[in-house]
Amino acid sequence: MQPFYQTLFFLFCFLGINTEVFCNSSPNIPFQNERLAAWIAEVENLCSPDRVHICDGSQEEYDSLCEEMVKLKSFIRLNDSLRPDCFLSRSSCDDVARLEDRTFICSFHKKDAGPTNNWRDPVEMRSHLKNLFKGCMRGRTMYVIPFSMGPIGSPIAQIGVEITDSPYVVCSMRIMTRMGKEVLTELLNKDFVPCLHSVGAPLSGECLDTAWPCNRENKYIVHFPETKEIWSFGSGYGGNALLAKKCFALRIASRMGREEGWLAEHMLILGIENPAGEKKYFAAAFPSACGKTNLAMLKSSLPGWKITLVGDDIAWMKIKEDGKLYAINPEAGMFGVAPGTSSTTNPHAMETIQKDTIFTNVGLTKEGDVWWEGMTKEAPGGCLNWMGECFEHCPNEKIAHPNARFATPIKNCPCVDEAFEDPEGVLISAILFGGRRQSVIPLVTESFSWQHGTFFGTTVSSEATAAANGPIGILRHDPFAMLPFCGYNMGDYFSHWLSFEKRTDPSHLPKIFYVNWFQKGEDGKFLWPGFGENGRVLKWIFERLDGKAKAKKTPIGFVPTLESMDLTGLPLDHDALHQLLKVDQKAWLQEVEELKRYFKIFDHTFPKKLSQELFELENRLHADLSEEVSPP
Ligand code: OXD
Ligand code: MN
Repeated sequence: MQPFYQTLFFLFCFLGINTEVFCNSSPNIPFQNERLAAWIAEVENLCSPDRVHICDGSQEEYDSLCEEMVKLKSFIRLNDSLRPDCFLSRSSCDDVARLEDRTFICSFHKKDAGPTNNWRDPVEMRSHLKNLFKGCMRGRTMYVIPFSMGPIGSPIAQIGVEITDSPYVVCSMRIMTRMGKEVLTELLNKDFVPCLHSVGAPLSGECLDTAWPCNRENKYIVHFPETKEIWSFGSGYGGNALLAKKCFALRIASRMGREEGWLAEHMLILGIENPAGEKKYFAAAFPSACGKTNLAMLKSSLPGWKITLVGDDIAWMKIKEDGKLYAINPEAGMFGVAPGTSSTTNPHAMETIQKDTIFTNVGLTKEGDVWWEGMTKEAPGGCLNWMGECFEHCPNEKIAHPNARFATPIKNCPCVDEAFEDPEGVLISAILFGGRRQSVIPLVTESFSWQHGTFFGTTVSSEATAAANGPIGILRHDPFAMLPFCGYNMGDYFSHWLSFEKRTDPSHLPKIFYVNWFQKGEDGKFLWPGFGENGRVLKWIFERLDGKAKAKKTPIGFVPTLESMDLTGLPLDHDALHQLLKVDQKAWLQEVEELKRYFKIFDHTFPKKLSQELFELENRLHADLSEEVSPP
């Protein structure tokens, strides 16, 4: 590679000159990162695109790709006076969600994928994928997207490069990550995670005229954890195609975190400030469809308490020189579930998605705006459903697909935290786990220690809702909300969590809590109002960390005393509160039996310390040691 061309290329990048022209005229793309140059050439060879476009991440590039997609009918421009710079995209009916059964962890050894992942032999999988990718971009453009996960230059950030044949992916990645030419500069002295994606259609000879190309027969979302590579074929949707998100920032990054001593978690990050202006940061893990985005952007009903958003889905956390745990949100955007989002459930999200947003699979109103179930009481007349059909003709169908999404920039959120772009990250004071449970699990519980809190993480489970596939109400265990996202053996992942107690002075680590907003009364109604009122639980946690709030020591952990929760102005009757904070010994003993049954799948990889936690919990339940205690 000629140094002259390298210099010229970077000069062109910085001057904003179209690198596409330059690259097309030069088959060996002159990148300074030789591995990147070689990889692009290799993929170009394999996929045979007509053109290669190196994305610079500019507004002009984004606008022109959006325009191109409007012409292809892949995008519908929404009414500019109602929703400026917003587009609606409609996917094909068989490409509407993450595909867990088509997601593979191809570690060298099967045991390293563990009992919760689909494993395939990496050599066989690679050769199968190469056949699928061969010539798959013929007639079309291959886009190269350099992106940073985390603020560019952050010591916690990582670089990736996605190659895709989908302009929808390019535009979504521009919202979801920091992408473009600044990242190429980072690549001068950093390595990257190669992420190869093709929608797998149209293949040569097939009709070119598809608004949402994808491959019906073959869908694969594949991770090679040892070599840190991602290959995805056949789907254009969300986590299957925006490879920075679940594939890189969770599956590959969790594995990196284990090797390098940090944590990549399926967690939101929020700032919480009390009326005196004191601030802390919490991270929280909930399974999909448990209101993570809503909590991350909560408008608290308590006067003077303010919640700010750092991240709504993923946290990367590292111990710094001071021995404390700091987190960044590796993403720059939110890919939130639209149905159920409204000015009541999430007013800040509604404001954020007012502009610069890509909507997928929502309804389209006569006025050229979007609509989904839960946005308002009634669907507006003349609304088209997510497939573009007139709603009046199929009134029993949903207007929006239950997994309809918005991709929107976090910087547009009215409650974005001042440290969102801070490369150093934010100091995490508390970690919350939670799930959707109708009974048994109290509103909030504080763990006794990091080890006990790690045990909390292993017990996360949630009852399935209509928004997810599978029977409603069935309990799904989802340890740390990472079941579909842990890139290695989950038993080893539990041990990795436990290891943090040894990596630093345990008193420096965040306190761990478990929350459940979803308990129901005998009448089937939720006992706790949720949404903005969840701020009251966050307040209790905040004050617990300051040693101010009272708690009762129970066999399962510390639970608020009835008086310690701030219920000012909340019409919640005493029985409901009692029920919300109750530890039902009999139900908990059944829970223990269920956990014993579930943990068996991890076999000898389940850490002894956590078996001990379960054993001690059972003993405490039998002894029922509940007693009133003052703050620690
Ligand atoms: C998501 C999920 O899409 O967790 O964020 O399923
Ligand atoms: Mn998620």
